Amino acid sequence: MKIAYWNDEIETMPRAGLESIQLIRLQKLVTRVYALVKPYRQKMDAAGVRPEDIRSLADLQRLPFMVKNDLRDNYPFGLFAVSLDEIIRLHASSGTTGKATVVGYTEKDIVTWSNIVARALVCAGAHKGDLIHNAYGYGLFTGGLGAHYGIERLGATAIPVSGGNSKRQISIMKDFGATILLSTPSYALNLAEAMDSLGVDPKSLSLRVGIFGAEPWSENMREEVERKLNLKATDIYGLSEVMGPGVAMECLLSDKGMHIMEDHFLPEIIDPDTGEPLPPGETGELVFTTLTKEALPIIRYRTRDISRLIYEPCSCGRTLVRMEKVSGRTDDMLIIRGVNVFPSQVEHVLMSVDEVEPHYQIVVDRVGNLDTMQLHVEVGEQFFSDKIKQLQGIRQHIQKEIKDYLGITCKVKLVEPKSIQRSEGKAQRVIDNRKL
Ligand code: DLL
Repeated sequence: MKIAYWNDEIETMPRAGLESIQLIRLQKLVTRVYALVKPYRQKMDAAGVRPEDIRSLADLQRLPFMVKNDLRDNYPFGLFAVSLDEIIRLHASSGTTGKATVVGYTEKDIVTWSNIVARALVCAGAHKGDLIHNAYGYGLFTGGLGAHYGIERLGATAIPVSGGNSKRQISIMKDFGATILLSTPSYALNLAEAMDSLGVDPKSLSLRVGIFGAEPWSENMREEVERKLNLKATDIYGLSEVMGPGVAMECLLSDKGMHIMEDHFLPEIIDPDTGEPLPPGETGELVFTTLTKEALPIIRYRTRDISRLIYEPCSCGRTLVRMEKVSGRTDDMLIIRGVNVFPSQVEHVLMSVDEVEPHYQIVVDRVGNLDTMQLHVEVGEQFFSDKIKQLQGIRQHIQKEIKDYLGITCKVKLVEPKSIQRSEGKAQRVIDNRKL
């Protein structure tokens, strides 16, 4: 198989060369952030580190971490390193307390990101002439538009279907002759199921590759998607705080992990409990530093994602380090149909409803191929009645509030007062029955 690269010089560069590029970019970044981003300058001052202290890549460890709360505390634009008139796009994802995490991009950032996504697409075997069915959601989520600009940059044909309406997606896929599918892995399985019920044989479609990400998925799920959709399933990773999709991408030859676009994103693996860096190859929490981003430069961002770095050479010839498939998260963030949900957000909504008590459980399941969320909520003694109509009203009210606040549809089950088990330590708020 002939291997294609988007930028062969960077992608196959010997590590010493890559590391010197990383160091120059890191030094420039830290100097810039220190001068322009007050909250981070204050963190550096508190840690007693100045930009000129960064003399080698190892000095990265002297810099303070950033976490999702830093973005939240500086909501919406407090961490931007450019003025608002330089920002040409905003995206947002949910934060721990319901306030969105807002990310911004300059014109140059959008060009950089488009090139990164184009590189990722080529890594998965895409080329000019491919018809790319993009079922990632278009909107504040980085998936849809992030991938879209990369597809156009590559010169392939973007089919911007966004999420939902599977029946229509399938006929478009069929009629247009899509060769590549971009979606979350769970939505891909959902499409497969819909094809089955419509009597559409995936072999009659032209799909060759699937580029799936935005949520954790297992090797078993990969096999299932490949079999059911008759394509090669590849993994794409990213997060909005760092850029969006394309931070790392699996190549067609890798049997373990995704190549990190290391000239733009500097990875580390730390012990999630102590924050100390772990030796190469060990499993821990992924941390990223952006090396080229203008609008929202990020230093040592704790992703909460669990992975490990693989330095062994890959048979595709890329020297970019690989990250192993993400195996989980260190916090309680749930990803439900691609939407990030924190139990604290659900709690926040419930707390605003007078008729219910602060005792609840979130039950997550996978029905067919779709994630479902059911809330078990205790009704207050004085509201618990035999009047079905009254209870139904409370249920619908909660459903609507959750939909408005989190953007997801959930089922609500009202239970009798004092029927949810009281905790003796940490409350078990989440029962996740999904088997990945
Ligand atoms: O999910 C960006 C993205 C869009 C990636 C499309 C890939 C494809 P956020 O909404 O900020 O950004 O969510 C980021 O999703 O920290 C991981 O926990 C999870 N995640 C993303 N990609 C993968 C993956 C987008 N391939 C959070 N495997 C991250 C496992 C993933 N988890």
